Amino acid sequence: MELHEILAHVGTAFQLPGTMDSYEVIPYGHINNTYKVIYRGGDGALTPYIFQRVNQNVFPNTVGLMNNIDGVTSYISRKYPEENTLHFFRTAEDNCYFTDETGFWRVTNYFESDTYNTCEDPEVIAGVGEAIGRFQLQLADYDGQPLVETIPNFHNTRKRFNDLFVSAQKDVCGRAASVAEELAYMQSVAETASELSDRYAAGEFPRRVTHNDTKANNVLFEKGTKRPLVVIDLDTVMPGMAMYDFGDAVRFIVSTAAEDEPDLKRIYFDTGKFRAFCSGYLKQVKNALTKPELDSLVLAAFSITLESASRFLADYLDGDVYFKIHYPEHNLVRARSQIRLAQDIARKRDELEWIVRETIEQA
Ligand code: GN1
Ligand code: MG
Repeated sequence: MELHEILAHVGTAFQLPGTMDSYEVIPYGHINNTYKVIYRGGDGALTPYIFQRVNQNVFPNTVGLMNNIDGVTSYISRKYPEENTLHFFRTAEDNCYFTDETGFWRVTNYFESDTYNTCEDPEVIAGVGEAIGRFQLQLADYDGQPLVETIPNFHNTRKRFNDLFVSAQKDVCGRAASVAEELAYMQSVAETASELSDRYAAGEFPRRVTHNDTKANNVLFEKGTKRPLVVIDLDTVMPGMAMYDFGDAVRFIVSTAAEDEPDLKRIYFDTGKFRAFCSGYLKQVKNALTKPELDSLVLAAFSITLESASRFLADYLDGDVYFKIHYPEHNLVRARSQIRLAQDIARKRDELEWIVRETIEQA
C-alpha cells in the first residue's frame, strides 16, 4: 500500500469526518513517524490532524503507553478545563489507537503553532521553561490510573553508562577503537553523572509524574505570540525525577547549537539563555519542588546531557539501531556534541548554581 492509502485507511478507522485531502511528513522526532494530514469536510472546510505511527521496537507496550497518555490527558482536561490538551480520536471500538499490519497508529488534534529547535529569544526560552514547569505542576497531584513504565530504566543514568560500556566491549560494528577518547571521557565522569539517578533509586527524591522528553520542540507555541500552548509527545510520561525534565530541557534549548552540531567550537551552554529558562521554570515550580530537588538542577543538566551522550554513542557502536539517523556518523556527531556541552556545563557549574539560587529568590 502507498503511504496516502495507508493514511486514508487509518483516518477511516478513527472515524474522521470527510475525505483525506493531502498530507505532509513532519520531520522532527527520532523515534516515531509523524504526519500532518488534512481532511476536507462535507462543507469543503479543511481540518488538519496529526497521525502518528508509534515505533513498536522502542515501545513494545504500546497499549500501556496509550493508557498512560489517556490517563494523563483526561486528568489535565478534567482538572484544568480551560487549558489546551491533546485530544486523541477514537475508533468504532472506542480505542484511542488502531493497529493493523501497517503498524500502531494514533490520531490527535492539530495545533497551528510555532516550535523551536534552537532559539535565541529569551522570551521564548522562558516560555519553554514555563510550559515544562506548568506541566509538572498540573501533574503534581495526579490521581488517575497508575502509570506503567513505558521504557523501564529510561533515565537510569547508571544503567545507560553501563549499557554503553557493554556495547563498547561487544563492539559489533568494530567502531570502538575509533571512539576510544570519548569512551575514556565517559569512564571518567560515570560516577558523577550517575549520582542523582542512584540517589533516586535509593528513595532520596520524590517519584513524580514527569514528561521525560522535554526537548523544546515538544512545546508548541501559539503562532506569532511566543505564548506556550501545550506540551506534546507524551510517550515517556511516567514516574521520574522532576530535575531531569529540567535538565533535558536546558540541554536542548540553552545550548548555542543544535543537538547534532558537528562543529564543536560552536557549542556552548549559554548562561543568558539558562537564566531565561530558569526564570520561566522556577516561577512555576519553586514552591512545589523540595530543597534537594532544587539543589540538584544543575547536576541534573550535566547528568542527562551525558546520559544522552551515552545513548547516542552506544547506538553508534551498536550499528544505529535505535535513533533515526540522516547520515552514517550522525549518532557519533550527536554524542560528541553532548559531551562538549556537558564539559561546558561542568566548567560553568558555580555560575549556574548561582543563577538558580538568584532566580529562586527573585521568582
Ligand atoms: C528521542 O522522539 P524524540 O526525538 O522526541 C528520545 C529522547 C532523546 C531524543 C534526543 C523515546 O526523542 O529520549 O532525548 O530523541 N526518545 C526516546 O533528541 O528514546
Ligand atoms: Mg519523544
